[in-house]
Amino acid sequence: MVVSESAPAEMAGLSQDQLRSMYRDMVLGRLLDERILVLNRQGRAPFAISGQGHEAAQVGVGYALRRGHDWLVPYYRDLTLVLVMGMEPKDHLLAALGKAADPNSGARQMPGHYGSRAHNIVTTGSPVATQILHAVGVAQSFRYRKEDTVVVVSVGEGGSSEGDWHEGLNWAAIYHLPVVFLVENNAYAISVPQSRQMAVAHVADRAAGYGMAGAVVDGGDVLAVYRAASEAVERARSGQGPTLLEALCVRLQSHSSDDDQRRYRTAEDLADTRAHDPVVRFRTELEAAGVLLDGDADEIRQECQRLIEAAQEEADQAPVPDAASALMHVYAEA
Ligand SMILES: Cc1ncc(C[n+]2csc(CCOP(=O)(O)OP(=O)(O)O)c2C)c(N)n1
Repeated sequence: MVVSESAPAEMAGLSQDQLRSMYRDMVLGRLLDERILVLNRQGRAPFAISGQGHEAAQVGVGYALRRGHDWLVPYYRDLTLVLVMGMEPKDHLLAALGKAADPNSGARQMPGHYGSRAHNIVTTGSPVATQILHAVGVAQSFRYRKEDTVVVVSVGEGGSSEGDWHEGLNWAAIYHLPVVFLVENNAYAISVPQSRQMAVAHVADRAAGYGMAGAVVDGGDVLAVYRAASEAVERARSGQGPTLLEALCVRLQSHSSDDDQRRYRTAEDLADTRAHDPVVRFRTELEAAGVLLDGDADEIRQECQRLIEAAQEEADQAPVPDAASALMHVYAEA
């Protein structure tokens, strides 16, 4: 198992444009996430679940994929990752507001259950870790068809306590399936800390038990994640089997809009978490490396903000589903 170290910009083999684009995608995810939380507090979005603190892990993984070709089976914190895969802010504002045109599910799923046929994103169930089995099945289908497509499936460290997790990893390892199991470990499963969830130091310690490659990476370091994910994706694509990739993240917000983390996390823990904001960190690194010049970060922020404003205007105007269509997409038609 490898614990990746911080990766200076010049070592990731990315162009300055790619680095700026990665930063821009992190900012877009963050601002959209903030907007959805505001809509919830205004009483307009019934439910919100935040991915703040996971942006570096998600952008690092997304950039390692062949977008439009590879597949993603995400979990509810993956707002930034599904944007990287090609979804638009409007798609998620439509979902948050329960509008008929929501491309995720036509407002049938709760917000945070991402899906897009156009971008190879499989919608998932709410019971945690059920998506693991779906992803392994998708990977198995690529094997039958002799396609070189890779599937990434993500889950929290708490989800890795589920039976579905074990079944999925075991099967994928036996058949060398092209899957990357991404664990976005933010140290909490709602209020349950990692120490009450497992007796090992890292989820990825278990990779050896399944007979697959495992790696732990600093999920606050987008370039380190990009490198580790690129290796895992290449391993999967070249037929060498799955990888358990664990990205150590921070959870900046409460579990969901129905939770208040100040009730079970100490003030010191929360302050330490805020000090590890990956968006601030990448901005600082890019400015120090001369990739972002004076005013660039502000310009990127304004561009993203304008995109979200325009998207919200459209989502506001969009109609809610017709009541007569309530069962559409919910039950198969006879
Ligand atoms: C099988 C199942 N048990 C419990 C829940 C309630 N639940 C929803 S999210 C969650 C926490 C999952 O934590 P983790 O996997 O660490 O991911 P995180 O939310 O921290 O990103 C729980 C217990 C559920 N959805 N499904």
